[in-house]
Amino acid sequence: MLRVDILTLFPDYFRGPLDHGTLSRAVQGGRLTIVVHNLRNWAEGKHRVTDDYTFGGGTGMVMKPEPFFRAVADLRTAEAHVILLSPSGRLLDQPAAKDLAGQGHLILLCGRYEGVDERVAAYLADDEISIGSYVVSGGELPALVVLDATTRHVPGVLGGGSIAVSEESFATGLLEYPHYTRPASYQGMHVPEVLLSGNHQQIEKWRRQQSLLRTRRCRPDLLLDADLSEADRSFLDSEAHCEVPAHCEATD
Ligand code: 9WO
Repeated sequence: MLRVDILTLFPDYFRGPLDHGTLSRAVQGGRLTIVVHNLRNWAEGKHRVTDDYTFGGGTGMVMKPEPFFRAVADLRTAEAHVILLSPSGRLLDQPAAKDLAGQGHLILLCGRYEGVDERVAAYLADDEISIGSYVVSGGELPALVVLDATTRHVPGVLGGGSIAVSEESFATGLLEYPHYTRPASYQGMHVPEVLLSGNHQQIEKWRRQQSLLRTRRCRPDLLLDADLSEADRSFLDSEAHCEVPAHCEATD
């Protein structure tokens, strides 16, 4: 059971993603509770102001600390893990998502404007998470990415027809093998013969080898930590070249 509270100035941002697909199915299954809160509810005064000018000068507004502190004080439980979405955070990856799914209670803090008062990161958040080395307009989209990647690891969330998390790309530390469906031949582009053979042992071997070749070519960093057998290693040693999609070539 996982409870997630999201603090944002733009709760409507979450409507579409939470009403469709994986996230809503997880909620309906009763294994997950997601509550989106408008941070303005914890802002004070007639105008419920949540931002203010930046100390030290400079352009743009900074989010005030008090609404975040008051909201977290109201929502906190003993097991709460408070996360600020920020480009300075630790990078989200598959093990991190799995770890978050094992927590009982997550509180996600979404910033806006030019930034969030540093005391939120320093004294309120237990954790800062980044979804990648770029700036976006606010923490909402990153929060949705964290939520999606995390809830896939909550037991029972992957419904019928979905592949097991253990079979997915990254779970093995390797990139995924290529997938094909009908037609077997399309405008001169053919599905590899082995996949049409019906020989499941050969197919498994081919898929493993494709994963290994792709990972070496596109994400050699993953190969360093991957769990490789003797057979895997000797295959890679024997294989000097491999075909890869054009977008992978640049990383060589
Ligand atoms: C912006 C920023 C820029 C350089 C270095 C550190 C930084 N932190 C932030 C930040 O926390 N900004 C707030 C949230 C307010 C402005 C919009 N916000 C934001 C979060 N932009 N981008 C993210 C984000 C979060 C997680 N992963 C990637 C980007």
